[in-house]
Amino acid sequence: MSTLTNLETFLEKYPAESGTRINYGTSGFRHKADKLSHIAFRVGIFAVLRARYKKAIIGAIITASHNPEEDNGIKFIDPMGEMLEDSWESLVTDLANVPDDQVDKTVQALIARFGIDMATDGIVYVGRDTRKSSPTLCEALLAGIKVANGTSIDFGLLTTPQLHYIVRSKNTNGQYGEPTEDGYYQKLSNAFLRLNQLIGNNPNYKPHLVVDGANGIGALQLTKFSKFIGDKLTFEIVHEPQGILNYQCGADFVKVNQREPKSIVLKVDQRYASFDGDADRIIYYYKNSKDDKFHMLDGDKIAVLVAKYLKETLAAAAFDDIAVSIVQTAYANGSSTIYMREVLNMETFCVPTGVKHLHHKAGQCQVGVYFEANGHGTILFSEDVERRIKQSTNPKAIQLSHFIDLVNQTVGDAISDMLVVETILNSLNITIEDWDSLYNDLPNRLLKQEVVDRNVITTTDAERRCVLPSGLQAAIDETVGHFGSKARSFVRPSGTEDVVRIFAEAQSQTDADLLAKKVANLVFDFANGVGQKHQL
Ligand code: 16G
Ligand code: MG
Repeated sequence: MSTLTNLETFLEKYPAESGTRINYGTSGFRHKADKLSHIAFRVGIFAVLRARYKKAIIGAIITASHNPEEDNGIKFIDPMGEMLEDSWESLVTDLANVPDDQVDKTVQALIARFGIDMATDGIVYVGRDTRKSSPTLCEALLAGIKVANGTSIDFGLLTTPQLHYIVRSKNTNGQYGEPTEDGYYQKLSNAFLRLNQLIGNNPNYKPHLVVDGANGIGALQLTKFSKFIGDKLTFEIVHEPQGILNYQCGADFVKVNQREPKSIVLKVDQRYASFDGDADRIIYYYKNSKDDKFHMLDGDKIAVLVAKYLKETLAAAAFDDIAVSIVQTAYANGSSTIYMREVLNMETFCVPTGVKHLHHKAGQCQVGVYFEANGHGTILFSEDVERRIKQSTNPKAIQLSHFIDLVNQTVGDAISDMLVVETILNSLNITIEDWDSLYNDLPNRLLKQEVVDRNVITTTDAERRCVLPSGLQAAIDETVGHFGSKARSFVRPSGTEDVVRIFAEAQSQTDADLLAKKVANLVFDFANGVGQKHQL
């Protein structure tokens, strides 16, 4: 007998689309929203199995982050607020893609394989972004949870990191914080205000920020949060309620186009930040007073600022033995890595693209600062370090202890990262221009190349070297060799789009552009390119 209730009724309501296979990738399931209803329903069933198996609460967030408004997606949150365990990704992909008449059988096989006790609680916390399609998908997800006889708590509109925070807080019995949306604001605002009290208001720091919330959830939640901190940090939140999510705005637009959102007119002496569509990424920018131009401070610049602050503050708190390490991907600007190694004397690690890889590595460090260049990142403190800091009565250690509470250690979080940056700028008494001048970014270029099958490209060494097709890496090396000692280029199949990505970095923008085109043409030649080659 099935352990699912009314399955047939809901399979009729949410029939599988034939033909489109959708994989659970680094960002969960992601597709055009109108193709996702049956996936959301099945994800609901799966989440209950996962919760029962882990004997803990699981989260499911409906969002497609920085992708266009018409897309949507669903992602799981494991009990400690981390991403879904790798080996379960293929299991949920299977369940999501089997024909309707095999759903029951697939679920029963999972129950048997993992010895899941269907009589126990299966609690799933649910949240969603502001996309128009999100409420309908949420309904399908809740139906799946009900069919599996699980319990759902629907938190409604949330940023992705807020749901990560809530799941972890609940599963640790409130030790991490109160497991509610208000608890999140309370925890961050308390930490921010205490730090503000300790640091004071330094003359070079102006507590005002213009924030572009990508016309999405970030703007709504920041508006709520701002009431908790009053005039200690004020915001001008750029948000058009009728505006299209992520359209010509948001962190991804700013990073990819290397320009401000279309709706913002930059003024000198003003700091700006853009969130992405689910507020787990942040990018800063400003108009420089010397050249009157747009300057961007991406995830690498944030990592350097955080690393510098932590190193200095740990030393001042007599914790010289605690090492701060940096985790980056191959996309990190070469100048940032050199600064961290040579100026800050820190160990740096390079891991494959995707938050879970960075998070995992940072979790092995005493203090692990991880950021992707695209603005996703956070700071992880080992249990031992956290305990030592929290036990110390040294005034700097007390500052650090509040700083730990300001960080969302479950995942990159635009609101928390913003508070971290603002606190550090104030503490170091520096302007955004001072921060920007810590090092100069090497010019770089990102291109994509369509090929017949992107998976013919395989890589090693954290994606920095290409293994197959054979001969491609040697050809890239040869080309890079003509662009001077600082030049670098690598290629990798995208995990989210049907293209090969090409990255090039060089001494000048002209060189970076040319190198990227040449390498894209090599990919075209070695991997069966589609369309036209680049004109050089
Ligand atoms: C996903 C990843 C992000 C990565 C990006 C790369 C998560 C939550 N998100 O958005 O970390 O930078 O993919 O995309 O892991 P790509 O494979 O298409 O270049
Ligand atoms: Mg995002």
